[in-house]
Amino acid sequence: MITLHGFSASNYYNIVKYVLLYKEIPFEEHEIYGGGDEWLAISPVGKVPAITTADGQHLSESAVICEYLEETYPGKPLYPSEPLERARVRQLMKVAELYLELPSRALIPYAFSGRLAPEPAVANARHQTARGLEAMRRLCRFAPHIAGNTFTIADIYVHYVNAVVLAIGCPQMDWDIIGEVPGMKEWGLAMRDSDIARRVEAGRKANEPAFFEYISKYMTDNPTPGK
Ligand SMILES: N[C@@H](CCC(=O)N[C@@H](CS)C(=O)NCC(=O)O)C(=O)O
Repeated sequence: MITLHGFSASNYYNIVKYVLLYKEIPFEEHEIYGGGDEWLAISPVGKVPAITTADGQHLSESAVICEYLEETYPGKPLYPSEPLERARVRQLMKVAELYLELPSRALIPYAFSGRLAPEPAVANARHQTARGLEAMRRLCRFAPHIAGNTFTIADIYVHYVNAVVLAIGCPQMDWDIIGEVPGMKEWGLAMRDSDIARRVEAGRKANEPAFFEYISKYMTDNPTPGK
């Protein structure tokens, strides 16, 4: 059976968890926040999520894991079979991660220390996010799914990318970022309204106390930049 390593407060962890649930692949969860050599042997950058495959091999990086799961468990496909459509799905995922999620993610240390980021950090995040939004307005279809009429991995990926944008980016940049892409709010509400999304969300909520305990220790050991 596959083991999913990480913690449910992680949006990247939840992407992989969603795919496992969607494809009905048996898996067990191993809650871990980091560690030494043993953890780096599983996840070489030390980030969450990682999986151990059914035959004991380790893999990290959420998008890589999703592709591995698609190729190994092709039932209930999440990637289009036609190469250009498949590339467009990957393009959506990449743009959303690089230009929406990562600028918001850069502000996490400020959010977790309970203060607003300094203006240069906010200005940089705003600049990157504006580029991402311009691209998303051109790429998203919402017809009714993000890449067109078929539910794909891009729906799952961007939905959980947006979790960080909503929780961190919007309040830190004082900006209704999701509202800048016509149709994205409605699509996000529809994405939340499924049994799998509710199960993933229940896991995230249940993980909150342990996650915040971990974060408060982490913030003590790694003070916010610029403090
Ligand atoms: N590119 C990675 C990003 C994963 C990531 O940033 N995970 C966060 C949790 S949401 C993490 O492990 N952070 C801990 C750290 O940076 O040490 C992926 O797609 O899996």
